[in-house]
Amino acid sequence: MTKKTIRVGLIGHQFMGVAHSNAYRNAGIWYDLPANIEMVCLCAKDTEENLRKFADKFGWKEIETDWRKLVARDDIDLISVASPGFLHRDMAIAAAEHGKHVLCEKPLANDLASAEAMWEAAKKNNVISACGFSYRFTPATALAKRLVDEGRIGEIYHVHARYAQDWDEKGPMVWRFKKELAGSGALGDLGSHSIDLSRFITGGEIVSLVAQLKTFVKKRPVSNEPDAEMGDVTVDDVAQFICEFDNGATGNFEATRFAGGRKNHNCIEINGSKGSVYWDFEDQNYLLFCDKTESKETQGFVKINATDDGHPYGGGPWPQGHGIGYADTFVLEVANLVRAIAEGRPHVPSFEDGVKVQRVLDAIDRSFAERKWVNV
Ligand code: SOE
Repeated sequence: MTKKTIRVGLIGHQFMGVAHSNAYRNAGIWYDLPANIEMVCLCAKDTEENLRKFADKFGWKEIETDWRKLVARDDIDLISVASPGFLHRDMAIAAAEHGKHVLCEKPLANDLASAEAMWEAAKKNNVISACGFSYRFTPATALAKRLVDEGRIGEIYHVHARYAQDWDEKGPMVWRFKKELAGSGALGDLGSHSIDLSRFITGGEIVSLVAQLKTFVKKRPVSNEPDAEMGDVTVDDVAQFICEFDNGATGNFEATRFAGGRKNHNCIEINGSKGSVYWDFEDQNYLLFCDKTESKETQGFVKINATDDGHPYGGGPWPQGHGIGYADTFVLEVANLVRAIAEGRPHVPSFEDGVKVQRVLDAIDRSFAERKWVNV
């Protein structure tokens, strides 16, 4: 039987545009997918020369600068939104209204109402939606989820997540420091990943919380010029909150851009009545697992290399122990999406997951504004 072909249009050619391009290029090479991937058109705001260079490098056939034209094309089935947050809403809704499946980067939107409108548009137009919570696609986080699902962790007591990066306090202004463009700072950029991972691994939803947001560096030079004017930073550098989950677990979350030495320290620990798991992206192929049902003398964390063929997302072209890296999580994400589209079933995480995370982000803002515990 001839395979269906999924024709893709990508919006964005910065960091996430690179991650998506690499994923579309490699997913069908690594995995025997039920559909082919055709990289039809790259769209971004740039000169024709720069766009052509990027497109040729990754294998996009055509280039476009107007995303409205891209999403209206009838030779495209899937739109990837890898643009700054303030554009997600209009792009994703327009794509869905033109009957395209949509993969949108996280956080899904800059505010809850936009995220909800995006999820409604996907449902109404019967398209498959995907929200880019890429850390779900590591073998070790998938194994953590499996251990929870199998009851090996027991009743969950604690979820402790820290996503810490090490940004330059003197660096120039970029869109990520502007609320109107990014929605929030460390909170949405990093915290959204941790919130989603906690939901993915434990299956629980955060129901109430109390939060703190803080901006340490309030002004940044608007460009790299030595005498550049200073502009206002209007987002948080750090966000932290404690919370309660619907299954009774307690949570403790921190997202920060100012943790010297922490390059991409996205970690999560879950402690339950029967065991604990700990994962850190900086050692991403491993999961620490403590089985509390073992004898006290030998009980402790075991470091599991989660790349064995039998583990979730094991297999593929790489033998056990050969590990995956940051870019590979996007390849796994795209492979999963292509399977979902080819088989006509929902992709997880969808826009609905994006909305559920956004509800927590919204509650964090409310909690800090009112300086009190709030319900999600
Ligand atoms: C920047 O902080 C960033 O690129 C995030 O936007 C990504 O989602 C995260 O995976 C890595 O860090």
